[in-house]
Amino acid sequence: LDEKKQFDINDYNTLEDINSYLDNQRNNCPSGANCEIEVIGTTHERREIRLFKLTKPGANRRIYWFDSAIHAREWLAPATNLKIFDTMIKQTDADSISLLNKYDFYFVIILNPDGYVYSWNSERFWRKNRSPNPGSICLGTDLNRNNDICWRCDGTSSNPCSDTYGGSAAASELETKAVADTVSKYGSRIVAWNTIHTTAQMILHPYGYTENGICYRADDHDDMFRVANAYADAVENTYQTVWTRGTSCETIYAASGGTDDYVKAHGNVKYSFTPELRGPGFNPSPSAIEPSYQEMWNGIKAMIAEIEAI
Ligand code: ING
Ligand code: ZN
Repeated sequence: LDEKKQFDINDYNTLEDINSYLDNQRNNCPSGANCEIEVIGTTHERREIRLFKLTKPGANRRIYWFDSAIHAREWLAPATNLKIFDTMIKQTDADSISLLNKYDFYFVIILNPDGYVYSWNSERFWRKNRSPNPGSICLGTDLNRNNDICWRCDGTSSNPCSDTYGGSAAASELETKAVADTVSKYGSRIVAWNTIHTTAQMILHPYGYTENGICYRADDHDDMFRVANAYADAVENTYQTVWTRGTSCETIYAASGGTDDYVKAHGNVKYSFTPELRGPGFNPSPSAIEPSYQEMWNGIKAMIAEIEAI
């Protein structure tokens, strides 16, 4: 990265700058750790989907997963995720040191790079990816409706011009396939998956869909809800804010084909969360990045501690 560009982690950053930052951090890997960037997929516009794996040697080490920017316009999500990544890679506080001694940490800062670039260059509030829809002038699929789990059951549009268009088929999109391939590769080692969105101040967990008109609950719903409560309480206690918690169907709205549901149902991952970060709206001032990081870092530590206690 060009020194003159002055990458600022407390500001929003372009895809190009985020990628350069990740490249540089690979060269600042903590001693005794390994830092590797795995390309888990390539988008319609030929951009890489990059997974940064921060690991230590050891057999079958368990993984905590953090992705963001499945929805292009939710810029606070990748900005917050990048600071969590930065804390883990810098290894300057006791908590990050003990966490990396125990677990590997996987980060996809930008899961929808085509949409993210479009939200910078053309349409700030673009949500979907940018793949064409044959027979329509409208582009893009909602990647949080496209997964092969109760596809198009609830809260999904079949209109390609809609922001919640579910795609032409389950897992029709390259980004969705990248997630499915990655969870089939690593899912058995992933303790908890966090797919980070904004802006409702919630810790959501599966499921998002209904069965016979009733919000469907997992057999181990109580375990997920218990961890979601510890997670949300720690976030709340940071700045005395209010965060709701529960299944997405019961807490925000019924919506199917979501990433957290897929990872739970088909990815062998017990704890699957969709944190909905603070706002206001999709364009909070960069001054929201630091408090968002502080509250989420507390939440993540509490989430891990609660999982360890179960
Ligand atoms: N919210 C999520 C959305 O995709 C959600 C809420 C989470 C739905 C998990 C289904 C499953 O609509 C935002 N802000 O995108
Ligand atoms: Zn979202």
